[in-house]
Amino acid sequence: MEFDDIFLKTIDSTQDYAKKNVSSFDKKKITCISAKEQTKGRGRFNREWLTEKDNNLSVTFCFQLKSKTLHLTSISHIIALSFINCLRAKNLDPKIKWPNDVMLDNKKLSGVLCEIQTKNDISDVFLGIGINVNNSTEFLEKIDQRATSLKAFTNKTWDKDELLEILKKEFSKNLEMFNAKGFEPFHEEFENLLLYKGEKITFFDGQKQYIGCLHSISSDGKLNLYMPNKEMITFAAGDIINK
Ligand code: BT5
Repeated sequence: MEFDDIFLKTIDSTQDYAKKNVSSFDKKKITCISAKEQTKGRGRFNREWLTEKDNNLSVTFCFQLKSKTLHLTSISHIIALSFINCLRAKNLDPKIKWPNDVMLDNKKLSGVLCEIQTKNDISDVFLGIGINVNNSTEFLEKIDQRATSLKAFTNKTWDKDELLEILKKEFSKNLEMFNAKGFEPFHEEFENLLLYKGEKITFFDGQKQYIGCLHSISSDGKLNLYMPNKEMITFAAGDIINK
């Protein structure tokens, strides 16, 4: 699919901008909204996503898919995987903390927020990704979990525009495959990148904590937790909280 680009200077959230303006977007394209400064970035479950003017990539990809697209909600894994492939091409070795955190050295580099609005047989997908690119360690220390930036990790300044261009290319290629076959073609690669696989984790599903072994990812992208009573529980959303 082709892209329409919208570059914003300052916005509350690229996600909210996309939702407000979706009716004016070309339905046959991916609209790529990026902002130099985001004043009210959002994470999942209404958590805060912190950014610094000019140093972050804050992007929302907005596009339509058929609502019966196979494994639709696992589209969030596809943007994380696409970003990881961009970094691997730059000789970095990131990992995924399920569901979509891209991690370097066990620190959070990037997060994904996926919101889907379905009307009849069409879904509008708002796929947001936030990446710490040239952030300083002082900024990263303000975050309430271990976080890093590409600059902090590699000791060099990155070209944000170039990074966005390669991310767009990689994502559009993967989206085509996802559209045709769902999550299945990405399953093995995704599982191999998983942090804590085979390890004991504490998992919070929004209501309750579970302690078990991170067993695997199901073929549609969900997390399988193997419990001490030998039961397998499958989760579509939630957080690994003890790492
Ligand atoms: C996420 O949520 O990680 C999704 C972040 C998505 C941000 C993008 S930016 C473009 C688009 N527009 C938006 O408004 N949002 C999207 P979650 O998994 O809920 O993680 C949120 C948690 O990550 C926070 O509670 C902090 O602990 C941590 N955090 C906040 N800012 C961070 C940062 N810059 N780097 C690393 N961790 C951060």
